[in-house]
Amino acid sequence: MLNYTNLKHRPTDKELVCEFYVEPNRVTMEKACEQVAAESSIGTWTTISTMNPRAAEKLRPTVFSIKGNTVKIAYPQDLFEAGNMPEILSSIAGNIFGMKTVKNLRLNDIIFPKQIVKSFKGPRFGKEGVRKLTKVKERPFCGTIVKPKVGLNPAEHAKVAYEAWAGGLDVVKDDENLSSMTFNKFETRIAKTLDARDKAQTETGEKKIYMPNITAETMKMLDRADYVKSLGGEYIMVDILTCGWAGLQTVRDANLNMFIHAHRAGHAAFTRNPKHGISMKTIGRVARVIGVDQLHIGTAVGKMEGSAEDVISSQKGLEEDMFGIKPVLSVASGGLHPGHTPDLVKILGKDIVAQYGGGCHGHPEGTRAGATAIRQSIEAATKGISLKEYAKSKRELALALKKWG
Ligand code: CAP
Ligand code: MG
Repeated sequence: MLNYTNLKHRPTDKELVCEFYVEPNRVTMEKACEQVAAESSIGTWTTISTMNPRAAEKLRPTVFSIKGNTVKIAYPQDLFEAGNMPEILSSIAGNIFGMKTVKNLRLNDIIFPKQIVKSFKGPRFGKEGVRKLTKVKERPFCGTIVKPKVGLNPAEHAKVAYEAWAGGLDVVKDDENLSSMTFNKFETRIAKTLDARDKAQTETGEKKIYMPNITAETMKMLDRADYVKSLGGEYIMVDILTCGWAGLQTVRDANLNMFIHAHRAGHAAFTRNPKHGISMKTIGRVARVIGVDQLHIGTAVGKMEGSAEDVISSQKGLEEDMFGIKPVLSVASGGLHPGHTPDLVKILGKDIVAQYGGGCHGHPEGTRAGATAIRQSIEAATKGISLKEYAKSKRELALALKKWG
């Protein structure tokens, strides 16, 4: 049986390093780690007569750290096809989650070697590119999601978007499950909503962003992106997990010169269980290497689970140096209302997009007032003034605080 463990090994710059949470199932930790290393690379459950010594030497990963349930494994980069994210994840995030020798297994982080990082396009614009496009300097971006998620016709959708932009928001996006419905065709919605964007831009003198959801079969996504671009749209939104990594790679590799907003619908099937699955930080690293410009990472204060520690860790993975590829902008969304803004900014800082769906359209005086209340809460948080104090002279904010606290 091949031996995959060497606790004296130090990863080289030609190895991909995975950090796992490993909980053995009626075997020793060492045995479980050997099995994880084997099954995620060149081995299987038993010795095989066909194992080739050359393959073993060149491609065998090394379990080099076991501290409690935290295990680190270094994989030779030649085990992977550069530029092929599905293959890389089929290896290190594939069969292993189902092995009987582990009761729980979670991939908590991946550190890609330079050769692999550079084999992907990475973010086209990234955090700084978004600031350059929008000319928003010293504050978080604020946005909304048109609600109801699905159900409006294109004219109604565009009207809600116009009210939100006119009320002071920078960004309006489609919801994750809005694509092209019988009652809201993609082409008509985009045309009307971009007209509404232009009207709001002219009236406010501020740059306004629309993020249409192009989520669909991959070739249709490319067609929809081209259509958005032909009408002067700068952004596209992709539900990266339901589209899959190959779909995201195709959209990024098409060099559309458009900002990619990555929605993570479905992530909690992998990320929610702290002992089993894949961390959001890992998903963020993968999305960044492929090349999204902004990514939902949670709010810590809103309706979705995810602790401040998790969200901060995901943000770190999006921003820390990875061989010079651009940092990705964090998106905080999910159950937010203006009352959350100060805590959100305290946790995640100002380099975020804060998105309020119900927290905008649920305002007692409607979308435009909700948008104004959100912008007021961002101003207060950026100036370090308490919302209570700021609301004394801001009617829309006062009403939002009265409704939601
Ligand atoms: C938020 C939202 C977002 C989720 C995504 C929704 O609406 O549009 O898709 O927040 O969650 O559909 O719930 P609300 P996450 O502001 O009305 O909650 O960013 O955690 O992936
Ligand atoms: Mg949504």
